[in-house]
Amino acid sequence: MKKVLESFDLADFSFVSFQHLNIFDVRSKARIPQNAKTAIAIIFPYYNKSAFCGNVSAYCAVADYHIVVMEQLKSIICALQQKYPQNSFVPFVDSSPVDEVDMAVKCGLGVKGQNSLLITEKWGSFVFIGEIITDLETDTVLCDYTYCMGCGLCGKKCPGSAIEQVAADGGTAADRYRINCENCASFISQKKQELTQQQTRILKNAATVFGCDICQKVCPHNVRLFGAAMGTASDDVAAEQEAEAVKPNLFSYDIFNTVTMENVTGVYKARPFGFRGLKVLERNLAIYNTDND
Ligand code: B12
Ligand code: SF4
Ligand code: SF4
Repeated sequence: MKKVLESFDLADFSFVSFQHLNIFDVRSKARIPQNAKTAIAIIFPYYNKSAFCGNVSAYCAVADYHIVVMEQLKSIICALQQKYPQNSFVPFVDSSPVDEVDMAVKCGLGVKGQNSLLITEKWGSFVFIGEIITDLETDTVLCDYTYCMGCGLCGKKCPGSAIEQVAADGGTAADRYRINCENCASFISQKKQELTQQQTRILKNAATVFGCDICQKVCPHNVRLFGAAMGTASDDVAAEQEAEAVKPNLFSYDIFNTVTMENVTGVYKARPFGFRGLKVLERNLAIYNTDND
């Protein structure tokens, strides 16, 4: 299997035994192949300077990862299926029954941040995660859980104080922080129901029309790779280092970083923020455009 994966220009991948995954009880669970043995975890870097220069978060400014990653996973599966015609291979990304950050940490692709995200050595946290679940057995790894440097900046700078400590430091709990979704601007920006006053304030303070990158932008693991300004001209990171850090990247084209009342109707369906519908975007835009008083 490894050879087939290596024939694709993937940033990084690893194999973990299916039995070690955290599986959510969601509808997509029914797609897991019978007798699943292995998860092939793959990361897809998406850092792109111009993705940070608008009013949506970087993952929204690049092409829809649900589509791009799924296409790549399907091409890999085509190649695997030719070599292993008797086996089943099922792709997942995001709307997956697998706790993807947990999976990626367990198979050594990076560390887990207090912001709950996967942080990789070369691409920071600006990576999407996808996986192929198969009934084929192969050599797998199971790494000890490893964590970020724990500076606490993500929690301090979060506009909704959404990064909550749920267990004391040094304990044996696998995870000590969790995201309180109701106070997270990323979640709020997707919410279809009416926002509370506090949620409106959090979204306004996050200064975004969709998604939120604050807990990633302040993270020293990302600053080390991309510079403190992350995407603006004042970045002092050597261009060469940055170019290296963002390769290979399926998301270096089709950047759409600024949503306005005028352009929103034409584009929203084809972007990662389209799935919540136009009304949500218009509401968020209205909040974004409100004058501070
Ligand atoms: C639901 C979801 C969200 C929700 C909730 C996020 C969350 N962290 O809870 C919302 C909408 C807020 C969200 C936002 C974002 N998301 Co999201 N999201 C997901 C999704 C679909 C599931 C995540 C999930 O529920 N994990 C399980 C929870 C339970 O994990 P956890 O919070 O770490 O909880 C652990 C601990 O806190 C602990 N714990 C919890 N409670 C308690 C209580 C006690 C007492 C103790 C001891 C422990 C404990 O145990 C838990 C299990 O290990 C995944 C895709 C997937 N299938 O995994 C993408 C995913 C995590 N999201 C992703 C992205 C890109 C984002 C955003 C960056 C997008 C943006 N720019 O706006 C933001 C980041 C916000 C943030 N800081 O997390 C990427 C992350 C890639 C990466 N590098 O890690 C993923 C993997 C999608 C993908 N395929 O690439 N997301
Ligand atoms: S995405 Fe924004 S609001 Fe959500 S935890 Fe991170 S900084 Fe806080
Ligand atoms: S900002 Fe600090 S605490 Fe938060 S994820 Fe990054 S290193 Fe960890």
